[in-house]
Amino acid sequence: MSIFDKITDWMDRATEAGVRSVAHKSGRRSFLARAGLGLVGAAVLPVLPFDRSGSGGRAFAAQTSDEYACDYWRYCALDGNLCNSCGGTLTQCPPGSEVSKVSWVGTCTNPTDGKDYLVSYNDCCGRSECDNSPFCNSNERERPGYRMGLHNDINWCMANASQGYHCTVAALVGIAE
Ligand code: ABN
Repeated sequence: MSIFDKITDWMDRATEAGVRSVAHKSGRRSFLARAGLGLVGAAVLPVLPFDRSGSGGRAFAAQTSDEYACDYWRYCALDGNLCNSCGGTLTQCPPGSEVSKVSWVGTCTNPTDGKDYLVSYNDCCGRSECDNSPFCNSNERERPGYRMGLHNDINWCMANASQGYHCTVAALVGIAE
């Protein structure tokens, strides 16, 4: 075998090894294996437990004197603008907006009597978002989005004729037993 043959033989083997390596890494089976891994990961990720409190593990520190502040006790699961800072009251929508047909019901502890109250958070709809209020985002007893019905980060104007979100009211609907 001449030196020229040896070199071309070596080049052949090196090229074949390279092509096989690329085919192995980017072949159909390799692609399917990676896609399968991705699908399994995507399916498992949403069921992993994670903190939705938004408070870094701290409980909602409720106060009872200032209903214009996000930490007012009734707002323990309120996700939105306070209507009483937007021309309405704690329980009434501002003029020109209408109350949502559906709502999120939270359970908040009143520090004064220590009792748990059911609070209906209705959005007020049909006007552009109120920018005169702090945006409050408390999540007591809320659960992630895949637990439908236990998640509060939703525009409750969805069932109204006019779905523009303006602000949120917090009406007491009962005592939790
Ligand atoms: N419930 C208030 C709201 C409105 C739009 C989007 C998220 C939350």
